[in-house]
Amino acid sequence: MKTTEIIFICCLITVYVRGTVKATDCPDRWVAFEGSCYLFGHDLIHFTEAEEYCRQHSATLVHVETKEENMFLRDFLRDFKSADYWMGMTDETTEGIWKWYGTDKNVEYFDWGPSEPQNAHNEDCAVFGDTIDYTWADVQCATNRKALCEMQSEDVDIIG
Ligand SMILES: [Ca+2]
Ligand SMILES: [Ca+2]
Ligand SMILES: [Ca+2]
Repeated sequence: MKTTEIIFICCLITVYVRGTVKATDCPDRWVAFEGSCYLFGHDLIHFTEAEEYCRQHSATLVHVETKEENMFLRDFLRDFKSADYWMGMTDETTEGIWKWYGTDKNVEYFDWGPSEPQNAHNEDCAVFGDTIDYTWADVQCATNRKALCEMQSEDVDIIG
């Protein structure tokens, strides 16, 4: 074998091993997708309790930023879950203007369900809705849903 061939094979092995590390980089019980790890909580809790639950896990309620991320999560919820899951955004400051919770950053991608959001009875938080095929619904923040936490997986920049 020539030296260049050996170096090439070494590189392939290195990429393979590092790729494997990335795929298993999320903690136990977390689900990996494109640089993020997701945790699906079990308890039915208010929005602020759900944010606190995620913070205790070094995460936040999920920020759905792209169509791809949204479809991954909707598919996962359809296949494995049956409940409403909180996402980390609110329009409590200005009605109709959705911001990532605790920041001044506007949310730009949405996937509202039929006739949502309608702000019925002051709905300033949002969920993936179990009864609407996990499209999104605005709901009252002081209602009980499950937490869906997101954090960045650690080696996101190494491979990608
Ligand atoms: Ca995200
Ligand atoms: Ca609202
Ligand atoms: Ca609503």
